[in-house]
Amino acid sequence: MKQDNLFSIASNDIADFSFDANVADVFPDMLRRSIPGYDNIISLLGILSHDYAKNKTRVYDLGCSLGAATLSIHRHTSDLSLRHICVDNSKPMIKRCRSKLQRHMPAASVELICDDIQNIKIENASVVVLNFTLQFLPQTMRLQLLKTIYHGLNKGGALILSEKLIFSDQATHQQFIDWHHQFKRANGYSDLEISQKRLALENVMIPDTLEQHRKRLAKAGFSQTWQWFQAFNFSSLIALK
Ligand code: GEK
Repeated sequence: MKQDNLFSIASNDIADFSFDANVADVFPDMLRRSIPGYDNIISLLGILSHDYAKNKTRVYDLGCSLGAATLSIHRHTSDLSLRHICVDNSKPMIKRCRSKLQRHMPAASVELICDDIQNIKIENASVVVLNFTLQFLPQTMRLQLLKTIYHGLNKGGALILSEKLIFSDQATHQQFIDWHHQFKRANGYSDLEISQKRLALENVMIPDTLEQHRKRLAKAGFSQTWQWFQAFNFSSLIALK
């Protein structure tokens, strides 16, 4: 696994974060060292999906990056005939995702689409995954996407939504940020890398509170939402139709 040191050199001009080839190259290492619980979420969402994935339906992985969530779901549902639709608007991610999935899944069961997730028609879906993707959409567009997902899910289907969280109480918010930064330091990131990455993400990734997510999911039509995972300020929800 190639090590992420993209933010290790001091710069006076930090550009907005983008999912380019340099990021795609080091992505597995970046996610593991930056998102507490990432590997757990990936393996556990496969287990969760097993209960909702239904034969002859579709599973959508929106903002799939290298396809980790799709692979995990496939591992737990390979007895079913499913069509996996993996979507990402980063060409380097889709390119690497294709070669990775080809090695582990039957080609006919996967469709890779390089496009904005907002342009994707969702239909006959039993599971939809937004694993740390919704936070990259403008906040004003998030409800519409959730409504599209809700309408495309079959009854009894599930949306798995993982996100970085913020907290409305300032002291709580700061405590969770401190824990997250300690996690990154413990994983070998320097203070410079942490602060430069934070700057790069500032205008690109806008997290919501748990309450905002719950309200938005209810507004989109989901009848029940469970928070099934949290590690520091990173959480995953499952919302049911
Ligand atoms: C995983 N789910 O490993 N349309 C399509 N793709 C998008 C959009 C958009 N509007 N916005 C962002 N992306 C993955 C991890 S990473 C999370 C997801 C992170 C894509 C973007 O190109 C990137 O690949 C992914 O969403 C977010 O389970 O880097 O923190």
